[in-house]
Amino acid sequence: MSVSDILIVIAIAVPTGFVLTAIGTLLEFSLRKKIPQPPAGEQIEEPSPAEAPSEPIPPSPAQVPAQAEAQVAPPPPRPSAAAPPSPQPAQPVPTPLPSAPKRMSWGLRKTRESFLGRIRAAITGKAKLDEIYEGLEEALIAADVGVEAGTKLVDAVRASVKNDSRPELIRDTLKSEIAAMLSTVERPPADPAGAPLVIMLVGVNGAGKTTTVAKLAAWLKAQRGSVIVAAADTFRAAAIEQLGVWCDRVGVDMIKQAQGSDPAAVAFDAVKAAVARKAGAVLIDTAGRLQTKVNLMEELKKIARVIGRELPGAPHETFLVLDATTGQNALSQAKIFGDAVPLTGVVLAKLDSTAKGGVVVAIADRLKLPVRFVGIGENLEDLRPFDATEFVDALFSSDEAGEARVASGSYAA
Ligand SMILES: Nc1nc2c(ncn2[C@@H]2O[C@H](COP(=O)(O)OP(=O)(O)OP(=O)(O)O)[C@@H](O)[C@H]2O)c(=O)[nH]1
Ligand SMILES: [Mg+2]
Repeated sequence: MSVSDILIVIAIAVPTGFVLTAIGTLLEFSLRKKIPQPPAGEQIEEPSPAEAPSEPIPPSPAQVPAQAEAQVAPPPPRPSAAAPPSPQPAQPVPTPLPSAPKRMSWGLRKTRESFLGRIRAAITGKAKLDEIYEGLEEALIAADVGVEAGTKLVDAVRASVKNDSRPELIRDTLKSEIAAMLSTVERPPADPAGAPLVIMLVGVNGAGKTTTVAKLAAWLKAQRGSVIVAAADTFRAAAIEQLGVWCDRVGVDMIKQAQGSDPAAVAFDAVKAAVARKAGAVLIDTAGRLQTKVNLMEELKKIARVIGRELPGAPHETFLVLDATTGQNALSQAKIFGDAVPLTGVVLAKLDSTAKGGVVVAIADRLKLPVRFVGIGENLEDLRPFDATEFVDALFSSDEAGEARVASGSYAA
């Protein structure tokens, strides 16, 4: 290649290079405009795992006041084999706790609304005494007080007020007659000196036994120190896990064995451990059973027998847990369970869910069994030791507006 050829090639290549470079720059510039750029000074970062959207994180115990935690303890999981309960407590909602009598009043609101409405209707605006007492009896029966107890109460009120038809007098007399009926069966709770208090809970399926065990564990922990819970429902799938979740939440120890094992052996282990560790109380959760199943009733007898051998006198209490919504059927349950094991009291669960809370009166009258506790919700603190006066006050409490009217004479009889 001659020098002139080289010069020709250079003359062509240099301008072509310039032109291509210029085209490349223009292309790059136009493309850049299409890609959103971060504003000056701002950096784009990958979201860190902590910032990435995720399940809401429950507040740490330090963030949640202890009371708020107890207050909103979520309803117990009723786990199925497919979906075991999450041990994660639900988000607490920090609403203030009503005082104890107010909680009872709140728990009784359905019964009270229906009961007081009927009582008011019965005792006001009637010309004849017979009509008043008929209406009163109907109101009592509608509240599930039962025919027998209802008749007794009405007779007692009549005998007391005679021919006086003043509504406020009739109502106040009824109130004190109900309180008297309830308090005749009250008795002091068992308190074994120097030994753990052993309480067995029995009842039909779904009555509220396990929830009551949890609530009682929290209550007894405050009263007697350490509590040991026996997972003696070895029958229902996931019953042990359900109880375990509750025990973790309350902060009490649970004694368990594998599902299907002998419930008496579990109860025995729990009592033995409680004696060795000088625990304050033992609570025995048992499997729900139909009162018609003889072998299951035999199983209850065996539990009582076996723990009685380990700790004479145990179980010191056997509570029949009744679902308040079952009404008068509660009485037949009490009869059959009572034939299997000596019952010392009743826990009336789900009183908040029924307008038939008058069954408390029927239990006292017919079974001569004291109601020891009432369940008024699904949370840990929704258990009230039963007190006849508090109960009757709560039952009649929303009548304050009515009382004012009675006082002003607008309840013309
Ligand atoms: N509203 C309300 N619900 C309650 C109360 N006590 C228990 N429950 C609910 O009743 C249902 C049954 O409660 P459990 O404690 O599992 O009943 P259980 O007797 O142990 O049932 P089994 O072990 O199957 O026999 C659950 O959904 C509880 O949340 C109460 O006082 N009020
Ligand atoms: Mg249970």
